[in-house]
Amino acid sequence: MSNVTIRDIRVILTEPDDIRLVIVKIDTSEPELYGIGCATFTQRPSTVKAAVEDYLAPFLIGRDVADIEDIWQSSYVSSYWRNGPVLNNALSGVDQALWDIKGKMANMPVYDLLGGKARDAAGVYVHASGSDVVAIEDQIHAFIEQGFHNVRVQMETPGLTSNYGAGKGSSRADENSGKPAEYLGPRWVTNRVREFDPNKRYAHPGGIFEPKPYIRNALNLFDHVRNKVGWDFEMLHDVHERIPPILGVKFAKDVEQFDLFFLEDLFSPEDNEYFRMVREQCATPIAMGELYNSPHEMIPMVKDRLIDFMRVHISQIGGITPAKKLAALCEAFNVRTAWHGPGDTSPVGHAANLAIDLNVWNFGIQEYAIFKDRTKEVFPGCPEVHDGHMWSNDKPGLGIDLDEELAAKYPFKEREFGGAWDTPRRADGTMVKP
Ligand code: GCO
Ligand code: MG
Repeated sequence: MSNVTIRDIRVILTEPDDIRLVIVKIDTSEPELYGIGCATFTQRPSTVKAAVEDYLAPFLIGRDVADIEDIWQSSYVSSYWRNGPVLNNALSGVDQALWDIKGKMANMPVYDLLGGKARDAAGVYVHASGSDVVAIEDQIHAFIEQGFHNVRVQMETPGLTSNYGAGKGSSRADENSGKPAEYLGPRWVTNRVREFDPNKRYAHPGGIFEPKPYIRNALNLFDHVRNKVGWDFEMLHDVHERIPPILGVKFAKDVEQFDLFFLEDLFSPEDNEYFRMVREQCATPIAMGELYNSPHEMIPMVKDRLIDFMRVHISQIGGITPAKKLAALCEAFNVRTAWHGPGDTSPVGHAANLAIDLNVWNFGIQEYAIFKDRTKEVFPGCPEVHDGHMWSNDKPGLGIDLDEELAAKYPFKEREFGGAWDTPRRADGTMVKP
């Protein structure tokens, strides 16, 4: 018991980097003492705000801030139905803010509350992408010069209009290289690409994605990068659950020769069982989990050693309290952590990732989306990245703040289709998973 109680719980919405972020702020009975937490579910932000303000705030105001475990457990079941992304993000905002407060009260950084540092800093990976192999090769060289050692590579597929993580558009690829795109699939797909106008026939533009050309193009990219940049850096790749499972099994075998640090989201969570086939056939390191929300999805993957890297998005599972337990479960099976850290993990979420990265023994790697300066201004204390690592500022709590006045200068913009994720499609019009 601390005799410090929750006075108010508020949600702050801001998008300094053109990505909608959701932050929860808890004020306490001590006028100067507050905490902040990440509750960012960028595709459905207003639903999280409602979940916090309409349901968690009335449930929690007046509670002792010291009782994080009890607050988490009782909030988790206070909706009876649980484990969805909206309620988990709401819970994460509260949970991280309470860890921040506990750290400030103890005058310790959160990694110290968790048991202290197991390493000096967290190794990060950054993103290289583009429309041709040479542009990607150049980016990798530049990253290596800046001290990075781990780079995720994603490339547009010539002739197609959609690929995860590499922008859109064969048309752009054509313009850039000045050459006709070399499309590696059947002619009828090429014709479809030319005719494709997503706004005419479908709402929610996404472009055309075909698995086999994507796979051939990705293998070609890895081969080029290993030949030109060499083997003295770690290469990563994200499939983003787009290809049919049996092609995924083959892809995992085909990339084994390129010695990836990991291959990510080879299947959808709905297809978790296919990972067994991959395990039986090759030793490509597998990363999975950014789409997991529920322990039911995670536990079998860990206990059966079907993955090597747990990629959970900490706010999607409810914050630091469940994440530290998941990390401990993973440690027992020697599965490493690789917490999701794209641009739609807010800087507060990155600070929470970092606290666990520094503490757990079984840390694998940390994804880092390079923040623009104006985001760092909105979030003073945003973790610093240099020498290929993310470093804590060692301040009490999460070590990060939110400048509310500045945040208010970047309100959410109007978005088409409510800001829905684009819908990629096969050439015949069939929807493809994101
Ligand atoms: C990754 C990702 C993300 C997601 C995004 C969804 O970085 O590994 O897959 O970029 O697509 O977070 O909102
Ligand atoms: Mg991913």
